Amino acid sequence: MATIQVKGMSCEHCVASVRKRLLQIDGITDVQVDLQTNKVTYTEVKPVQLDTIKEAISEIGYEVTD
Ligand SMILES: [Cu+2]
Repeated sequence: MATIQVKGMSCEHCVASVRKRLLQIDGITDVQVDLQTNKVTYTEVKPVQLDTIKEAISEIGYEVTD
């Protein structure tokens, strides 16, 4: 399981968008988003580059901060 911080989420719609977008990436499952802490956790069933994730998140208007 991996954890990233995502900046810019403000409501359940943001949470749903981030979840949906991450689940579109081949290899990512079990995406959990905690709106209070901005923490996003996911499971990689095969290796996924962090850059791929960062790009996907910024594509939809949010930012991975670490
Ligand atoms: Cu929102």
